[in-house]
Amino acid sequence: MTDKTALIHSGIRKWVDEVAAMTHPDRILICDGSEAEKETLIKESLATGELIALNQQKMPGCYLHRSAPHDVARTEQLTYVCTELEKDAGPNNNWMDPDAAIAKLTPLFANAMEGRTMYVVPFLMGPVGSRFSKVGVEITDSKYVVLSMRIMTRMGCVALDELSRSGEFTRCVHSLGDLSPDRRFIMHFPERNSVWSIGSGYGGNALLGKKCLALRLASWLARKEGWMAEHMLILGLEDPQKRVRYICGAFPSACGKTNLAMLVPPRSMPGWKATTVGDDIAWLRPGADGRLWAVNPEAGFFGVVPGTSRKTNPTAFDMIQSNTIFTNVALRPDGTPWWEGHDDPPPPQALDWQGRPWTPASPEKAAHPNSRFTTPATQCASLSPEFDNPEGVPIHAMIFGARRQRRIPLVYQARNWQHGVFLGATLSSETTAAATGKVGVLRRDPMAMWPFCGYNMGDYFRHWLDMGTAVSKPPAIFRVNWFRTGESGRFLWPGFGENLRVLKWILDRSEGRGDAVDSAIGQVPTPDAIDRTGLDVSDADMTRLLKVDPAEWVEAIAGQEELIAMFGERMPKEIIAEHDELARRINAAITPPDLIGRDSGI
Ligand code: OXD
Ligand code: MN
Repeated sequence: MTDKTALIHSGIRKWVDEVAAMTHPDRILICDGSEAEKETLIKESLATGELIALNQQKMPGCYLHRSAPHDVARTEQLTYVCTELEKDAGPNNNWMDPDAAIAKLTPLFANAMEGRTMYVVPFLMGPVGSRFSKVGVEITDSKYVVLSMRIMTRMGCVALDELSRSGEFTRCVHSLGDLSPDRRFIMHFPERNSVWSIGSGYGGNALLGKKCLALRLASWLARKEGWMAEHMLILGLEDPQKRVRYICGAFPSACGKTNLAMLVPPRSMPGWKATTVGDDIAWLRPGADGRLWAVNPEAGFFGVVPGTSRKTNPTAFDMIQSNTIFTNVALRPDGTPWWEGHDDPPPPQALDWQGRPWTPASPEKAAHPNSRFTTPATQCASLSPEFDNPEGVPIHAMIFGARRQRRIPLVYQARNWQHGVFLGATLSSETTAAATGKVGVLRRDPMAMWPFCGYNMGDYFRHWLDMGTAVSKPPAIFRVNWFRTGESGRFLWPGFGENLRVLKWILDRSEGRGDAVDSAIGQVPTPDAIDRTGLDVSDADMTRLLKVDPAEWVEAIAGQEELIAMFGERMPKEIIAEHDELARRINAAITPPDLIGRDSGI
């Protein structure tokens, strides 16, 4: 061991020795998070080819990493929640008995670090000195993981200092193994506060602070301790009167969360300002004032690159011009990265994400559709001044959004918290490249947490319902859909900065203002309620955007019955009651009242 061992808490040391005895690394390095350590890791990564230096004049501190070609997205089918009882993991998770999981993984980890360095990475999720924050330690044999964890978390001595106060930490063990999908597993042990991951070097599978700790294990812990760990962005909105209010938004992966978190107000809405607290994960706790308060547990952004441009997300585009690790993007001859949706046209020649020669005539995309940037939050020009506030920010409204071409209006409001939990529980979205599998297929994704809830989702819905009564001023809840289409797949809503118009209505509604009509599915804005000053959306398109077509909802109700059946007795009766109420309202809207009377023999 190095002399930094002195830094190490005795609980960690014993565990590090145990993992070393299993994995047999050549060397153990305790990471302190210093600049010098970073420089050494980068130098070594450049020598081994784990990183490729991008053009340092144009993009200082930027590097490219190419993952193995079959290791490019989260692999949900290889991700397990290992609770003592299978029913505690629920039908939303793959389950394995914890001892059986350890027995399965131990031979895969045996000697896995031979010839490699074992890095011990202490990290803090959440602001320093916050009652929200949690310490984890990740053991890994990947320098790319260490460098990425350094960006995505508060890493090194700062975490050890925090640990010396609390003594508790999540044990995260990671090895690249042989990178074979046949020997790839991401195993969570909520009752043992640990994660074991082997066989992948890709983001959410390997940076264990993010999805594994901050969502799967944290959601379990949050239920136990009375708080919430959610797949949500946190956005501050300052109005022309300089009043700042905060919104949390849950969207499935790659549905525009990062763009919304870095929203740039349109010129036609002078005086508005948006600030970014987080783009992916929110930890929420009841505050003394009866509201829910949120922190972002992360310290960086791990965003989808394709589609990021000066037009779509200028803040993100500027933020990734320095000190950024790109994964699986294309490389231009001048050493700068390129991807589909970049402002620059396709380069006449480049290397694609796998390092193969590429031209615009090549049949495949230059950048992988799930290629990513990893960037420190401090580089984000719209970063909220409250980002490091240990108390977090108070939440006025919550939104659930998804990618839906049909049926779902641009926005509508839940009648109350219970109805809002139902709207979240019945969220579905068209799949994207963030996870392996087919793209564009409709899948159920309650609260955008289906891949990330570390326990039975029936119990999770119960916890959501209980949290609404644990606070006296719960946020108002809304459903949004920026992706509704008209003829030939044309998007009816411009999206991006213009979404602020919808958020303004949401803020108004959360304070009892703004116009809405009660519909079968919830409270929908009247056609003029959303400010369209300076916006080219016709009355006809606005009507289509807000339309609730009862006939289209019949199919949705049938799908909800499947969800309810899936969770059996663990599905809260309140959710079933909301479903029954929706079915009753839709039936009434489809069947004229005189027919209801005749059919029911009244
Ligand atoms: C992510 C995801 O990487 O949700 O944030 O997949
Ligand atoms: Mn995410």
